[in-house]
Amino acid sequence: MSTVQRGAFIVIEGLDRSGKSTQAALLQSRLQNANVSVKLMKFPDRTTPVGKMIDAYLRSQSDVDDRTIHLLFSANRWEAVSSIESTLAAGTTIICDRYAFSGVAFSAAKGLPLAWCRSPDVSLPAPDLTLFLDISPDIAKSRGGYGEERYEKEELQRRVRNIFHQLGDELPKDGAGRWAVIDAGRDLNTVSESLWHEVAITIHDCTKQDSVGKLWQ
Ligand code: FDM
Ligand code: MG
Repeated sequence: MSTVQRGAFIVIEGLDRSGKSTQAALLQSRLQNANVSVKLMKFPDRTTPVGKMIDAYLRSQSDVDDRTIHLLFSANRWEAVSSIESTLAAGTTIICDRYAFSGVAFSAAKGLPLAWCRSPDVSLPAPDLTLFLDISPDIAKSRGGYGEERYEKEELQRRVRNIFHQLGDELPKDGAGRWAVIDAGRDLNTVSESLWHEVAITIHDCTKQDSVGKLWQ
């Protein structure tokens, strides 16, 4: 019988234009070069029927009630859970561009109660590591493309950043399920090195754990 070591569930969070997608792709190729089996995921996943509704909303092609869109973002994660679980169990590490922390931070920043925002995501697979790419909203704003989508407004991004920090402060700084703050205002290679350092620790630690935890419970 072969025993497969499970993959690590690694989430990258941050404001719009903090470099999440770029860094996720860099991390993927570094892991591949190190012969680690890796899969890139992203939320919202705009390809599913639910994701298409979210996409239309974000591009202001439809208006959706705040609570309803919040639940759709959460549903868009729940519909991926079986795939997340089977991927990890097969020994593949997941790098996930945004997750439930974005879900809570953006909706709470719009004024919905934080506890209400959190509840639909309770007991999703818990990340082994969340990398928070921290950037000031003024630097984010000065990067290309800002302002194209619904939430890309400086005042909202400031509130989102505060809530991200609040959610991160609840999580451990070391060990399973930890939250690591990365200064994403630095140059691309320096940020990439910091991420690599954190990821190496988690992949090493994960080999000691059988299954992924459950978020916020
Ligand atoms: N967003 C993302 C939410 O409001 N809730 C969520 O649950 C998630 C995953 O969607 F402004 C917001 C964050 C961002 C927008 O994200 C689209 P991308 O990463 O730019 O596609
Ligand atoms: Mg965006």
